[in-house]
Amino acid sequence: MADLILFVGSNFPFGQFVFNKEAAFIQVDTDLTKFGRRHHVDLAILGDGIDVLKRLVDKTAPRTADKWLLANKENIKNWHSWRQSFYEDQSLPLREEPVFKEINRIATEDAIFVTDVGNVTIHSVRHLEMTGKQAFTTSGWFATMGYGLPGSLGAALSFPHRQVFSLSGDGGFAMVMQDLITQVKYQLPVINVVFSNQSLGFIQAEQEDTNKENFGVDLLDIDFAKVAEAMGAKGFSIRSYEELAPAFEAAKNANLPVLIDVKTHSSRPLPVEDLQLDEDLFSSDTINNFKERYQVFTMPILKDLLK
Ligand SMILES: Cc1ncc(C[n+]2csc(CCOP(=O)(O)OP(=O)(O)O)c2C)c(N)n1
Ligand SMILES: [Mg+2]
Repeated sequence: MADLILFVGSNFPFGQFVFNKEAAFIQVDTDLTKFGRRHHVDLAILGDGIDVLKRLVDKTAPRTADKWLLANKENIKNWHSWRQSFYEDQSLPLREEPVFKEINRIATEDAIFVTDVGNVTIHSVRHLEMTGKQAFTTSGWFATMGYGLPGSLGAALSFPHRQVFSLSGDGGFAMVMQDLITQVKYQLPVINVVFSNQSLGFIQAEQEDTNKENFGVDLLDIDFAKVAEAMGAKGFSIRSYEELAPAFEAAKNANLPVLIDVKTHSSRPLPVEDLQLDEDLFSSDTINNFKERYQVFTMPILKDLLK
């Protein structure tokens, strides 16, 4: 649990579930109505986040890296190399990582990613290698499924000279797929990627977490590429690793709406908030099952890095 929280330009709506209520809280924002919304504030600074951070750095003296910082640096390095180790994974149905490798490969320096709601949000946050000039948006507070495709219309119309992706799950995409007609009507060159895991994946995971039987989460195997073609967009249906690169290459060069429907596996993303890897807390059976299930063999926990 953190004892100090530096909250910069954020309105993190789920903060109440994760913040230490006792922590000291410094909040920086350009909008004073945000102060104290998620946590009591000990120090409120009205100002631009980047500017305030720069000034704070100027006011402080450099210090040598301590054990905590070094362990965290090692931890984040391990995390990135773990997730990137699946970039070339060819197992079927495909994992999401090879798809993101392609998205990252063809994304322009200032591309806009409009992400739907579900496991697809978790994967996007983890695997988009953002350049700093790119933009990312999702339905953060209301978590509205069906945000991806309509959001991409707004992005493409507002920023006609930037590359726009919509990234959706099969559930979220099916709710709004008629909006492809608008992309076609105005010839908006959006690259729509659908992660078809034939599941309301996020809810499937939620049912597991709350000890419920899976109910109402299975989806049909729809050929979204054909749907796209029928509406006048270019469609690709991807079932194997080899098909990925050519489809994304074509999407990169197409000057019209494209839909890439990737048939993916339906396993949930690694639950980082509930790792079962600590020998002091879990039996070796539990740990081994967890490692096997999520293929996490090479990532020590932070506690071990701090030893
Ligand atoms: C409009 C709306 N309905 C229901 C939900 C609850 N919900 C959150 S994620 C999710 C499933 C998303 O499924 P899918 O789009 O296939 O993405 P996946 O999790 O499989 O990646 C549901 C039903 C919601 N957030 N918004
Ligand atoms: Mg799905």
